[in-house]
Amino acid sequence: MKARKTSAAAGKTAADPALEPGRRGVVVAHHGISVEVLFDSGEREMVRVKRSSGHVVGDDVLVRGEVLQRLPRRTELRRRDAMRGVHLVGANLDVLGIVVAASPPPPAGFIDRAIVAARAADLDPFLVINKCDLDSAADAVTALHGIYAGSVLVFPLSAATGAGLAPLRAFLGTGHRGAFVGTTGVGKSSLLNALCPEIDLKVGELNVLNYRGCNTTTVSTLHALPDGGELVDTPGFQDFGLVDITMQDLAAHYPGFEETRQLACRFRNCRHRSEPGCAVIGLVAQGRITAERYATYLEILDEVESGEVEARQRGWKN
Ligand SMILES: Nc1nc2c(ncn2[C@@H]2O[C@H](COP(=O)(O)OP(=O)(O)O)[C@@H](O)[C@H]2O)c(=O)[nH]1
Ligand SMILES: [Mg+2]
Repeated sequence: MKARKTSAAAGKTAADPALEPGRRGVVVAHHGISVEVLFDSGEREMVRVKRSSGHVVGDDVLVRGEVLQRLPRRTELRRRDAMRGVHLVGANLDVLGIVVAASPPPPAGFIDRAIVAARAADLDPFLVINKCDLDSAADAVTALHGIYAGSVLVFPLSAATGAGLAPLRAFLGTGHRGAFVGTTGVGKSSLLNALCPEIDLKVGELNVLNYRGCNTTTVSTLHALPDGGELVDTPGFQDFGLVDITMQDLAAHYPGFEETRQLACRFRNCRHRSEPGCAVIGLVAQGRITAERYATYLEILDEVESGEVEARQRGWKN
């Protein structure tokens, strides 16, 4: 792959790049100071960008000369890392695979947060239960199916044996562009390797660290799958914190609350905490929403509310 030189080094051509019609493409890899663009013509080229250019994998771009112009995004997926920094992880994704292992069980609320984040960003979430080859898997699958099958597609599988991969391949093959999120060790790298043999990701690596013990430049790549569909792989998908999710987003997208959309609470801005005439509390009382599901909602609500306070304080400072 040849790297494009800067315009100074390449020598100025007679034509003004701004007047060129431009070539359309999509950013398929990001290396910090350069991005790889796959053009509609099928050609690939490295194009230099500023480190802070804000381009991400999945961006549709128009390249004129040395200039990369980003076209409007259909979706943007953001995450907050453990240090509270906000990162844009992918553009124009339409599905998000939430990967958990059949054993050990996922941390409380992890699946719910990811479902809410995906839906709020206009992505369709789906659940992947990996490591179904383990002895204890059947109970975990039954439990997770019971909670989530009414809300999202569920794919029980084993990246190790390949069992159950076909339905996921077929789903992605219907033209979806997605990414996987999940805590370390659930098998995201193994799954990407199984779905897309050309990827060859290291399995069992916790993180990419450089000699100072810091994360090296994040390289994320958009891979075309052999049976159709595309997947973004990015090293930063372990700590997937919610970004700018409002209480309305949470209530509207929380898995298991779908039924309440047809019902109306007495107060339009009901937080479903302890308000009189709350439809959600009604369903909890009837046992149609379990106490456990409701408790997790309340925990995430606390988080969202502190996020709202923080956002207001940021607003005051600016
Ligand atoms: N039993 C079993 N182990 C798996 C499976 N998929 C991955 N693993 C193991 O789980 C560990 C973590 O896998 P990895 O793909 O690195 O997880 P990641 O941190 O989510 O990328 C490795 O030891 C894998 O060999 C599976 O389907 N079944
Ligand atoms: Mg990994």
